[in-house]
Amino acid sequence: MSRQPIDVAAGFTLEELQLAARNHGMPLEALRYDITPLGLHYLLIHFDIPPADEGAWRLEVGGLVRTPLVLTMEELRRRPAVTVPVTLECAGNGRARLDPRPVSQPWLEEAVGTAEWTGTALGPLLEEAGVAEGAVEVVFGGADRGVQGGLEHDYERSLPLQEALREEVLLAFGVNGRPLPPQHGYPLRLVVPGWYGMASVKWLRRITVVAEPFGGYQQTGSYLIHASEDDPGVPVTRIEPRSLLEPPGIPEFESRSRFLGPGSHVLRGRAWSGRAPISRVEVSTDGGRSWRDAALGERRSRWAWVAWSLPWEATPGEYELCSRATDEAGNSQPLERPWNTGGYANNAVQRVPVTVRPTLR
Ligand SMILES: Nc1nc2c(c(=O)[nH]1)N[C@H]1C(S)=C(S)[C@@H](COP(=O)(O)O)O[C@H]1N2
Ligand SMILES: [Mo]
Repeated sequence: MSRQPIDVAAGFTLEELQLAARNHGMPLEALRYDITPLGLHYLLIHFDIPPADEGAWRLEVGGLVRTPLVLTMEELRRRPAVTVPVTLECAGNGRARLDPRPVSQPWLEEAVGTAEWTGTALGPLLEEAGVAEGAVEVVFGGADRGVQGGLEHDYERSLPLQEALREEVLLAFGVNGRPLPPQHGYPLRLVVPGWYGMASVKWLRRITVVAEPFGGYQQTGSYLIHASEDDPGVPVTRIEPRSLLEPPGIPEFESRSRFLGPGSHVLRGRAWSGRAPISRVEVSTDGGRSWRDAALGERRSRWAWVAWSLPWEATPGEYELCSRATDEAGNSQPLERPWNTGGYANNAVQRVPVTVRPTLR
């Protein structure tokens, strides 16, 4: 289904530019915030933002349930609500670093953000509807429709029943203390902590419990990690460990490489993994030849990134800063990730060129 990948040396296409201008990343200096301010959080929308009116919105819960439900937003808001900080990351983050480059949204490493999502837990709602015998998955349908891979479809994704029933899976109607803005799924979205962003269906209007694995385009025609279209591949699920550096010093306009004065600095950043809590972050100033352990900050939530820091005595010269996260399950960031057709889950360590200049003001 994917287009022919492009030689990195051949440059970016207008289609990629068009996607990149619609779907923005988080400016990396926003790594300084525990909670990403709205508008700085990354954004990914396959089709168009659909029109939505909270008063007329209905969430239908059906399929293999004993009591199908139709809920208004008011009814959803009357249910017990929780607020949880969750780090979301697009599965395509890192795609533009692959060579050849799969043609899609060309993320470098900025497709991430951490927001405080407010909503009601999905599990109790499914229990009220009464999941019937033989159910294997839950399909979540958005109100947005388009064509991808030559197929016309609503944006729909499924979760295995056990994942859908996890207590942290939310039907969210608020973010950072406000109603959802249109671009993040107003008036209702799913939030699946720990999974790459594609699972967190926006503009949610249908929940369908099914007896067979869901075969929709966004489930089986996309989001598979495979080296060729003939290889069945592995579905993209949980977020692989990644860490990023809060860019030190000042940037150069076009290249965004960094300039820094000599002396004592503290290198800082964030790390996260959907597979297990982060246990270690190492930092290199020499492009990954030698590593030192960074200190980890306080953990706000299992589902949010953790801050890290490391003091650095900088002397004039050229450096390549890198950071590498490891989680409690032993997953770690590679220096290079094997290629896959969709350009998913490329969590290779970030490389930040820095010039330490004696004269920097
Ligand atoms: N309905 C719908 N939900 C969607 C999408 C979409 O295009 N339509 N994009 C998905 C993808 S690929 C990602 S990475 C996240 C992005 O969420 P955000 O834009 O709120 O950061 O939403 C997911 N949910
Ligand atoms: Mo995504």
